[in-house]
Amino acid sequence: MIIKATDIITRSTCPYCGVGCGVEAITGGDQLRVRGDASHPANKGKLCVKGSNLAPTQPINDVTLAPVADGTKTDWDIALKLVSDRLREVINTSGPESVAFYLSGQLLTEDYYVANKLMKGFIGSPNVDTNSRLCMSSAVVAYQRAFGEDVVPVNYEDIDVADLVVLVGSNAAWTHPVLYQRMLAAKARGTKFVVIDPRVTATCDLADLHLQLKPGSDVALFNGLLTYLADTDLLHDQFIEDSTEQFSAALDMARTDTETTARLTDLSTHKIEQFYNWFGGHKKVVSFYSQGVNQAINGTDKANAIINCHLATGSIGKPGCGPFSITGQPNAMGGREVGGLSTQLAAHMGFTPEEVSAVKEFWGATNMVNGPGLKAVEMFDRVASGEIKAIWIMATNPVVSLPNSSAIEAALAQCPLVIVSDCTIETDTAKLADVFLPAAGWGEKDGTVTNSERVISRQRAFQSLQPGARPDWQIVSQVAVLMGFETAFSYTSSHQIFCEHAALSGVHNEGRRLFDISYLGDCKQSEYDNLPPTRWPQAVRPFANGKFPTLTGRARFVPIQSNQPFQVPEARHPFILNTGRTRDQWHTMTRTGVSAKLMQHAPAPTILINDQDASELKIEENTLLQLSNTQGLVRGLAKPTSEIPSGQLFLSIHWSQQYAFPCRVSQLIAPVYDPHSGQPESKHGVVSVSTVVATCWVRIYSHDRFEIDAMLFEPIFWVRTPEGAGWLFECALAEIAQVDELLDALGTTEMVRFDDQLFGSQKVIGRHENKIQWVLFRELTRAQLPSPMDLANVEDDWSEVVTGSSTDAGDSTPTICTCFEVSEGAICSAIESGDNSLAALGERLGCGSNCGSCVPELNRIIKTKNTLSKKIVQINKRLKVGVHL
Ligand SMILES: Nc1nc2c(c(=O)[nH]1)N[C@H]1C(S)=C(S)[C@@H](COP(=O)(O)OP(=O)(O)OC[C@H]3O[C@@H](n4cnc5c(=O)[nH]c(N)nc54)[C@H](O)[C@@H]3O)O[C@H]1N2
Ligand SMILES: Nc1nc2c(c(=O)[nH]1)N[C@H]1C(S)=C(S)[C@@H](COP(=O)(O)OP(=O)(O)OC[C@H]3O[C@@H](n4cnc5c(=O)[nH]c(N)nc54)[C@H](O)[C@@H]3O)O[C@H]1N2
Ligand code: SF4
Ligand SMILES: [Mo]
Repeated sequence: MIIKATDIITRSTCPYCGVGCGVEAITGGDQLRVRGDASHPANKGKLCVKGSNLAPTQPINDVTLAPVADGTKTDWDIALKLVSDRLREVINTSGPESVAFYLSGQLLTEDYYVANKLMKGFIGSPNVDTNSRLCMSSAVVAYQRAFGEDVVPVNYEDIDVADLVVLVGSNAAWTHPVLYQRMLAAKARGTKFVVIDPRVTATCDLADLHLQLKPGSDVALFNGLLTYLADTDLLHDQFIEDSTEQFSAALDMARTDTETTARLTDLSTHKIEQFYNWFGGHKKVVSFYSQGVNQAINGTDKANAIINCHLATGSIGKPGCGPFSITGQPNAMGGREVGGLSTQLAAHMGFTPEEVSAVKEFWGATNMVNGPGLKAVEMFDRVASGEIKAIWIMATNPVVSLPNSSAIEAALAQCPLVIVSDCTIETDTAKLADVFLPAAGWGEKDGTVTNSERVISRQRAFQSLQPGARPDWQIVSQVAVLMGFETAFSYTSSHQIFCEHAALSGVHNEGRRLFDISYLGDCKQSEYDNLPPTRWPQAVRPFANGKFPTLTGRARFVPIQSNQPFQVPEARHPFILNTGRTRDQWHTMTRTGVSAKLMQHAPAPTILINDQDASELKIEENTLLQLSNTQGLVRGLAKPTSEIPSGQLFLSIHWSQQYAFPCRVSQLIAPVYDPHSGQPESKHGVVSVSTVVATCWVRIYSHDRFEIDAMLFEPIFWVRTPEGAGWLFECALAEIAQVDELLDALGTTEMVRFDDQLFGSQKVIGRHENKIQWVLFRELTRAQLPSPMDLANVEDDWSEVVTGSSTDAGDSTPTICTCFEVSEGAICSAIESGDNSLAALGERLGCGSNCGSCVPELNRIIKTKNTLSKKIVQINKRLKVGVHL
């Protein structure tokens, strides 16, 4: 990247995952550029595909922004007054607990701090919860149960020096890609890797052992490991004796034998023993776990079963080892520090009378809470029942991400006051807001975030605030002031808030809590501005001295019983529905979805189904499938694959009604949750599968986005995505006559129509002043529709479109390398012509040579192709045919 003297480089942090990579935003020229910050310890200059493609997604709110109240644009003074008056009114008539805040790990620490303080100290309602409830809460409670405090005892460097890394329920290759690259480097140095996941994922590319366990059976596997460690004399007796308690109770409850474990996990005894042998046989073991652990009815128990094994071998508090719950969101950890979960008060303090009184005094609180509040699922239940009458949702999209989406939608639709702060109004949740407050986005915001390894980094603004948008901390503070709390909320900068937050971490602490950054409480503005990535606790490794922040100073083994998921398949709903992430999208796509480039890797909702199940059910690639259960249905295109076991399905969480319909996968997840953490069982829904037949399929390529609201009917299925410089809208229709209704919705001045009665196909071109605005194709089947096209490259001479010459050339295989836009088809051709290694492909096509996010998929394609070639060679040899590769 060429940097000119006039360029301005701002160091900041990537706004996506919890790896927390440092970035440099380069402004000053025509276009924003973003590259990795070589000086940041989390990534040392590397970025994954999402980080590398940040620039084209900035800023996302390209409309003229203004608050919207009761459907009408208004100005900030009016909107803020309205919010504070209405909140006051609800509090006066129904009490503080009828008000709730639902926050997010995508807020900055300063935003989070102010919202938590307003609610818990001044409004006087404990009902502040966050989307971290759906993400990290099982991990939090497990750490609290074991260590007495929510402390992640591992740093990224530990991965560099571990002998064995066990990834449990993590698809890090796609979800924590820069850390995954660090794992690859460790592998090259000899570290062994075990992946524990019911699916074959991209992460399996580095696995020396893949345990494709029965979904939900992790406790059985780790209880078996504890038993094995005890039976084979691999315990660290001294550590257990000096630093822990309840070992015998935990072992008694875990006791099992390998045959039982094999039965419960669907794994072979051979594989189980190999894993146990490796775990027991290596000194430095990191267990790296994520949503396959947390999002379960027994998520907390799963995490404690893992932690128990680390306590048993003393592999904690030392370099190269420990139970490592990786955080998902960029500031999930900051939210935990602030106390954003309803089950915490603030700064890692809970609700003992001493803690409540210390925080009350520090805040000068006028209406202090004294106990925990509602957890996310319960909170929305109370919205539905009418007990909660006002909810303020910030930086999260619960209509898509909470279980049973339509119930959440219905609850919000009838809630008297729904306030939504988001940097785009184009979300399923914002559509239900009584008051929408446009929040400043990534490039405009200034504050701090904490990553998975407890490193606090600065996020620095590099774009000026768009007219109309305001940072979240400011919005909340301004409402607080209008509500009468001016003394406590007269903040004029994020720096002031950070100092207060830092100071609070030292209150009532005296060594009780490891989270103590009070030494930063009086940092100057310039020190804050220049704050380098800073880890807590300072200069010490958590638990290195064998002391834990419990009352006894000892870590606790937690006795864990193995149990079943709540949602179990039965005759009516025989399939397990697994849900999670794809490589290039972020959650509900409000930011990554605006990039046509990032869309290419997974351009439509795809349901992974086991290939044998598919052939039994006569399901082919791209057959339109319907998944349903008593809560509702979703539809998507089938992808038969051996990567998912029989009886299981996988659909990503990303599709909202802004991009596809009906595809909100959480619609099918029951609102059941872990009793300790309140985290929903989002990885284990149960559904039935059927195929859906459409009368015809339509694809519209257009310069402008197709407006869904303009449609007066509901197609069987639709997808709307950015394509090239324009948009694609695709739908499956029940009746051919609906095409005319679509044309009405397109509403263009001049239309040129071509119907082919014989083949049932149709092309319509919409023009305005001799310029093509859109092109519509209708066919009887989806397979007949033309390949993707970029309308920007289509000449306004429509004959090309009609003859098909502008559409034939397209390659319909998915994009594997997003950076260089290389498709699977192109990669396969290159391999066939002899470039059958990563290096050769990189040399020829560029793929894999920039961010590296596609490397696992490239390896898979190379391996599959090479295996195929070998088979052909063998067959040819048998047939005595000449060999050509
Ligand atoms: N590309 C991308 N990256 C992201 C995000 C994103 O949206 N997109 N989101 C970020 C966030 S907030 C989070 S929380 C993380 C999540 O990161 P991950 O947890 O790595 O991602 P998921 O795809 O949700 O789930 C991980 C795996 O759990 C497996 N699994 C399902 N059930 C079980 C089970 O019972 N046991 C075990 N052992 N495994 C199981 C699934 O098959 C899946 O492969 O990703 C972060 N990074
Ligand atoms: N079935 C199923 N459900 C799941 C999961 C799963 O694996 N399966 N995963 C769960 C997990 S781990 C998570 S983390 C959640 C994520 O789910 P959500 O939090 O609902 O998803 P996001 O799309 O990240 O929503 C963030 C919103 O905040 C907005 N935003 C971004 N930055 C800012 C900002 O600075 N200020 C404001 N005010 N708004 C901002 C974005 O535009 C977006 O609308 O989903 C959970 N739900
Ligand atoms: S790994 Fe990728 S998404 Fe995560 S912080 Fe780094 S660049 Fe951002
Ligand atoms: Mo998450």
